[in-house]
Amino acid sequence: MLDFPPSASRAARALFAAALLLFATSACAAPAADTWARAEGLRATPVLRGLRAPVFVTAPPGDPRLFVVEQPGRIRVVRDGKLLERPFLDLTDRVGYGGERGLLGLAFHPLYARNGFFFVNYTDKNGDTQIVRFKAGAISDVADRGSASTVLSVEQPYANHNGGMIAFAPDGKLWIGMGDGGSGGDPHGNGQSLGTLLGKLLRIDVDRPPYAIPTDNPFANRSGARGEIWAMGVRNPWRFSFDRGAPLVYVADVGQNAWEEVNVAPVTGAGLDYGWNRREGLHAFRASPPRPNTLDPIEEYAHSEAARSRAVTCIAAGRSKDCRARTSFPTIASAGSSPSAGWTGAPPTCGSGGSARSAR
Ligand SMILES: [Ca+2]
Ligand SMILES: [Ca+2]
Repeated sequence: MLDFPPSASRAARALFAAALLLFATSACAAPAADTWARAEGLRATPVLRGLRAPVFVTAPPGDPRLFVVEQPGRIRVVRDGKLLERPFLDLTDRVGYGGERGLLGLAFHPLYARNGFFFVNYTDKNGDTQIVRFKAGAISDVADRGSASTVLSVEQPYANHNGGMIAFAPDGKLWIGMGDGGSGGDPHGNGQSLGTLLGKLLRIDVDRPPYAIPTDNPFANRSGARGEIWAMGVRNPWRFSFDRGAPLVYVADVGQNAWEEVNVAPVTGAGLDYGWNRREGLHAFRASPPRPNTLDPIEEYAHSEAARSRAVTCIAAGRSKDCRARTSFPTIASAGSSPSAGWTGAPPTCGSGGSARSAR
């Protein structure tokens, strides 16, 4: 997934690649990642200092700057390789930070250069998930804090498993990764319940504020189900990425106590069940046999393995033959949301299997 907007400068590409590697090695268990990186002939080089708990790097389409999400609640700008002192946006007064809580996600609208809209995903002072739209400010490196407009709020029953990823799909719809709410083992069965947004991948249309449910969402017209749901059965989808060259989405889901997993699904795969909490990775958890629309991960690894970096490897090489050869999809009904031609979506994102420190 090391894809860049065509206009990105060489320096920005190099910086991002280095930052991504750094991010990967810090988000994963560092010793394992270091071992893997050395085996692959890679070396981590610090490219920025002065960041506090960075958890994500992205940029608007065609924009040479980089935007770094700091978990305590700030978005920082990197321009020409230098970290700007003044934050792009400071939400520390409304973000509840600590453990798995904080400012967790950022997505620029595909038409950001025209409309200035971007979206953040954070947990507030009560620990609840907030998806909020902001607008660019009069100064290009500083956003308009006063433009805040809530898109979606989701009550969180426990401190952990808040998901955090938001990204625009190739068709311009916003996807949101929602964890199962927290505790351990999904005690309320949220992952398998269509009546809650917890434990799901959501898909909404933010071009009709605050948002609209796309008519081709799989449960848009089902009684008792939340229409925002695109896929179910995830535990804590800390990061996911859309492939810019193929109609695929890569979803890293954090395991319970035994198995971490990486999933690859058709971007048109409406209504897929990623298995949790019936299954953890390729193994039975609360129940055994996978149901017909269950998507098993393409890659899993045990907590006992010193191999957290495999998740990063798989995502980085997502279009390689090796990764594809092991991809098999269940037979599903497509909702027909085919990716648009001329992809202009968000550029690079990094998904790791989740850090043992930051996403359990
Ligand atoms: Ca939670
Ligand atoms: Ca799964």
